[in-house]
Amino acid sequence: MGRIAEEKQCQFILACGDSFESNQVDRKTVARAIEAFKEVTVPVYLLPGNHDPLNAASVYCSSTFVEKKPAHVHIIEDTTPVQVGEGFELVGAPWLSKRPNGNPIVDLLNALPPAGSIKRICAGHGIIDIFTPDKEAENVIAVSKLEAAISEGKFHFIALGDRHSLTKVGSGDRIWYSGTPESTDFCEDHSGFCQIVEMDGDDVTTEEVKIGKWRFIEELVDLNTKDDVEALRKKLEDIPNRELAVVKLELKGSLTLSLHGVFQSHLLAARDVLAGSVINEDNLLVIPNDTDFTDLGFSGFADATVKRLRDKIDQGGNEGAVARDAFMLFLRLSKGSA
Ligand SMILES: [Mn+2]
Repeated sequence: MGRIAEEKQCQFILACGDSFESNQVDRKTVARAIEAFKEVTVPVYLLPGNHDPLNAASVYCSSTFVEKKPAHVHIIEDTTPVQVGEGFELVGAPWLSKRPNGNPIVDLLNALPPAGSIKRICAGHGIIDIFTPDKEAENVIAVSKLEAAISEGKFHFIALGDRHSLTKVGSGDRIWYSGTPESTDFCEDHSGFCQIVEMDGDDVTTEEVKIGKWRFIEELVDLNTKDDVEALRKKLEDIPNRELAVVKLELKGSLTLSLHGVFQSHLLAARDVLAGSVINEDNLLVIPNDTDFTDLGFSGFADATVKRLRDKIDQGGNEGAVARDAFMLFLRLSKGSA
C-alpha cells in the first residue's frame, strides 16, 4: 500500500479500524508492523476499531508501539478534525471500547455542522444496517444517516472499515468500505484490495488495486469419471502460488474404488503444497465395480485378500465400509510398492 500510495502520489493512507486483530497481539507483530510503516513515505492515519479499540489496554498505547512508531503514523484518538492537505480535513470516529453504547460515528454525524468550503473526509468503523438482520443492534450504522450527512454537506467522502470485501455503500459514490488488503476467509467476495480515492473539486473518483496474495477457493465438483478426476487434478495443480491458497471442495457424484484411490492420491499431493484444504466427501458415493477387483495383477495371499475384502464390501453395512477403506488402502500401498 505504501508503494502504491507513493506511485499514485496519494497524500495519505487511511486504515479504518482493525489494523490489529486484537489489543493483545504479540510484541513481535507490533514491531514488524512498525518496520513496514517505516517504509511508507506518506502519512498514515489509523482509526481504532472494535478489534483494536483505544482503551487502557490498547495496542496503540503499548510501549513497543509508542516508542517505535514513526512520526508519520498517526492514531485517530478522537473526533478532532485533522488537516490532511490544502483544503481537506479528516475526521474519524474511533472506537474507545470493544462494546461502546452505539456506534461512535453517530455522535460525530450529529455534532458536525456542514463542512463549508473545506472538503471533509470521515473515517468510521462497524457494520451497516443493510448487511445485518439485527438492524437495531447497538453498533449498527444506519446507511440512511450516512447518506443524509453527505447530502447535508457534512462530509464529501465516508470511508468505512470492518467489512472485508471492497463495497460501495448507498446510492451515491461517496461511501465505501475499502475492504481488507488480504483475504481471510471463503465468504469474502471482493477482498484483497486497497482503494485509491481521488477528490478533485466536487468530483470523487475511486479505483481499486489488487494487493492481496492469499486466495480462498471454494468449488462444487462433480466426480464421476476418470476425466473428472483428471480435470480436478489439473485444476488443483494449476492454482498459482498454492502455498498461499486455501481450497474448499464440495464433492458429489460417484466413483469406483480404484478411481477414488486415484483421486485420493491427487488430493494428498495437492495437500502437501496448499496452505490449507477443506474437503467434504459426504455426497460422494464410492461404488465398487468388477474392474476394481480384476486386472490388479495380484497373486497368492494378496489375491486371496482382495477376494475376502470384496465379499465383505458386497455384504455392505459397517463391516463393508471398513472393508472398502481397507481395500483402498491396499490399492494405494500396492501402487506405492510398484
Ligand atoms: Mn471490526
